[in-house]
Parts: sequence; C-alpha cells; structure tokens
Amino acid sequence: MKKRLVAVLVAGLIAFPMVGTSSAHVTRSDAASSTAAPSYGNCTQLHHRWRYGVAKTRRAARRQVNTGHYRPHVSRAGYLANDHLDADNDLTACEVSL
Ligand SMILES: [Ca+2]
Repeated sequence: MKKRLVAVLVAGLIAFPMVGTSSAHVTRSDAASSTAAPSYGNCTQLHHRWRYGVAKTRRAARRQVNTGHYRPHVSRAGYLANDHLDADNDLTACEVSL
C-alpha cells in the first residue's frame, strides 16, 4: 500500500514538471516575439515605421523639438534596438530637422 502511494507521488513529480516547463517555454517565446522592437539597418528603413525617428525618453524627444526637429516617437525598446543609428548619442535615433 505504502509502496503504491510512493510510486504515484514519484510519477506525479516526473510528469508535472515536464508539462509545466514545456508550456512555460511556449509562453516565453511568444512573449519575446510579440514585444521585441524591430531593429533597422539605416534611418530610411526606420523612418518607414517612425517618421521622425525614435527617442529613448520623453525628455529626449522634447530636446529634439527645442533644437529644431520634429517630435520623434518615444519608445525605450525601440530606441535600444536602434541605438546604433544615433550617431550623436543624444538618445534619439534618426531625428529629422524641421
Ligand atoms: Ca541622435
């Protein structure tokens, strides 16, 4: 009787973690693909998505407006995926002058 109970418990411990990890893996990969910001090779491509560039913060976007640029879109993830296009390191990639 006791041996059978142990066998059921062991079987449960083996079966449930496998189910749990496989479903968690699917959820994790789905979340990563839906939230990943696109990375572009140049500003022409980036401007198809964000016409006036992409700023890391609202403060950086405001600075662009105050220095004679159109207001860029604000997206931290979008900026971080494209910070290689921010040549002057002012926290806005591909800003557009007025
Ligand atoms: Ca810049």
